[in-house]
Amino acid sequence: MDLVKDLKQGKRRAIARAISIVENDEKEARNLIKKIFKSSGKSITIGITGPAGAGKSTLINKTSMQLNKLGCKTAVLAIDPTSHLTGGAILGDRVRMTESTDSGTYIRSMASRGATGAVSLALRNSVRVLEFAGFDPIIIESVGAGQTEVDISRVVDVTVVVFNPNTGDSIQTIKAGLTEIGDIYLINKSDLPGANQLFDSVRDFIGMSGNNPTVMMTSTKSNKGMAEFAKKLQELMESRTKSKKQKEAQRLDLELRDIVLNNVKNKVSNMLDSSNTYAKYLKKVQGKTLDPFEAADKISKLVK
Ligand SMILES: Nc1nc2c(ncn2[C@@H]2O[C@H](COP(=O)(O)OP(=O)(O)O)[C@@H](O)[C@H]2O)c(=O)[nH]1
Ligand SMILES: [Mg+2]
Repeated sequence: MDLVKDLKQGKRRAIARAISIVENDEKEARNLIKKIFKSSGKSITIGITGPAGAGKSTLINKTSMQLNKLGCKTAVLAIDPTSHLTGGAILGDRVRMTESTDSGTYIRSMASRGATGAVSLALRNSVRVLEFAGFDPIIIESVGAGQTEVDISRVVDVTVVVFNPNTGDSIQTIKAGLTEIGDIYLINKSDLPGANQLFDSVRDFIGMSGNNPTVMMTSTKSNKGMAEFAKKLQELMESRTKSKKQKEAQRLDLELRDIVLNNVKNKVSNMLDSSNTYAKYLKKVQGKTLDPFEAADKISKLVK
């Protein structure tokens, strides 16, 4: 099977396999990325983030159908930190998203296991795979947007933050540092009580932040606000397309640095494993005859 050729034709089994490769097999991933890198970096990426249960998957399901009707070819990557524990969340997403799958949307869950760096590496390359297979936009669903989760807004072109009226801590969460990341703040489940109050307090609070985001209300249940949301998304996608080249250049700078630093770190780590000098100074530190700072200075001289 010629993976790259099948990918180019958008064959679903090839996409699934390629994403598994970039998630799990570094050596194969390098071979693959070498072949697909050249044309990458043009598809718009949309991050949809917020607490578990906020309605992100339902929202993406409906929105992607709308975008596809307008001629888009949407793919979804769902990053779920709980999926490796229960598997239940993945199944839930798959079940809820079958409708949009029928309309041509490709949906894939990614586990967020491992170091943050590994997740964003797999994510970046999964986006490349999906782009090569012809998808644009690529929507990334991520739980959280708190301090501990993968900071999705660094990876995507458009960030949507989803809240619900029935969770009393939402405005607290917003105050805790979310004002910087959203292009759109959605108060979803506006069919539930308290939506107007939350909308007002979010708008008041966000209004004070510099980057002029949009605050909207949606209900995926009653379809309220869904058309407006899709329209706003489209507007943002268009404007981001214009600045995409510059953004891609900045991201490649960060990516390259990340990889180089990681390579160097591994190299040095291996070197220390087999270094007599390191062993010697470690003994001194362990015997408390030398402090770690001074020992580290001496050991660092090993690296030219
Ligand atoms: N009342 C109401 N329930 C909703 C709405 N949107 C989603 N839900 C429900 O909220 C639950 C969680 O939805 P889901 O899309 O899985 O949330 P996610 O965890 O953020 O992806 C499901 O039972 C949905 O049916 C809405 O607008 N109104
Ligand atoms: Mg979900």
